[in-house]
Amino acid sequence: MANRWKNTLTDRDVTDESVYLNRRHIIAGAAAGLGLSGIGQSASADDLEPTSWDDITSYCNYYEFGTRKDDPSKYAHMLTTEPWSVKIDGMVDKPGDYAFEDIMSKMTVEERIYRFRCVEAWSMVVPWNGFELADLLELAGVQSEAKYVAFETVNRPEEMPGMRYPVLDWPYVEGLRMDEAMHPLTIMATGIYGKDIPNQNGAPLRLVVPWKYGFKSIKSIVRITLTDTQPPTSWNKAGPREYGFYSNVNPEVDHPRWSQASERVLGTGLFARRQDTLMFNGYAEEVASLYEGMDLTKFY
Ligand SMILES: Nc1nc2c(c(=O)[nH]1)N[C@H]1C(S)=C(S)[C@@H](COP(=O)(O)O)O[C@H]1N2
Ligand SMILES: [Mo]
Repeated sequence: MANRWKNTLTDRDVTDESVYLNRRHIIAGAAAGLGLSGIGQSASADDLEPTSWDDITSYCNYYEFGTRKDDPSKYAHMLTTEPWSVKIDGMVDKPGDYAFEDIMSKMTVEERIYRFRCVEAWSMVVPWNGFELADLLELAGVQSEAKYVAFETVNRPEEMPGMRYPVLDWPYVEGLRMDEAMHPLTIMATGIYGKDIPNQNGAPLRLVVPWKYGFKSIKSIVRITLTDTQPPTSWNKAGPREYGFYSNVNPEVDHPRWSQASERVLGTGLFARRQDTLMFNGYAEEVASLYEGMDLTKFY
């Protein structure tokens, strides 16, 4: 897919969901006719049916706007996302404030259709647009002592009505180990279905780590810090026994209060479909080696 300026569409790009879905079917059909298995996606991505735009953008977790699933879509329009910059600091060669436009002019935006699994045991499939986090970190020049990456969400109580409640210790913070951050599956998402990412989904840029529970995918990022110590993370601070630093999707390690063996598939109507949750959310082939030798019940 072509480089994009803030996901501005060209005629080669997807314009709306129906065209998008239709085109996918045509391509899938053509590929099948040719005996091909994929269209540049991994084989397993082929059978992923993207969740509708309406479900993705109206059933959200973004506690800075409230804890109900429809709060973010009601209130996130209050957030000013222009101008926007990301402070990149810590163990980097070129620390500083990076303007969103400058970042976008240097990054290659592509489409990634990923499974998305919330720790609350629901899931969807999102056609993200974004760039690899590794490319952004390389722009800032990662120093060899750096072992972790810390992320911070914008801290703007006047524009985020949910922040008046002490549900979490604001601002929302997250972190990854360096190899997780540099993994090619880890992206900064700036769009969905070829459109700019809506505020409720984390505009203008949010992390997406598809093999981890959704809360690791921190929204509306304003700061990225490279460090040599494991950074604190919001949900781990709120419930250390329930939410670990790693939080890899794992059907064999239950949440203390519910099973993680299966998930409710969003947007499948009244008789919502349930499916088995996959190890590393279906990305084991790509990421299992990152955790070789680690006890995943201890490092949950
Ligand atoms: N800043 C911030 N980021 C956040 C959250 C949040 O409340 N605040 N919720 C997390 C959770 S629990 C999930 S499941 C996903 C939801 O992303 P979505 O609303 O785009 O589906 O965002 C994650 N990132
Ligand atoms: Mo979540």
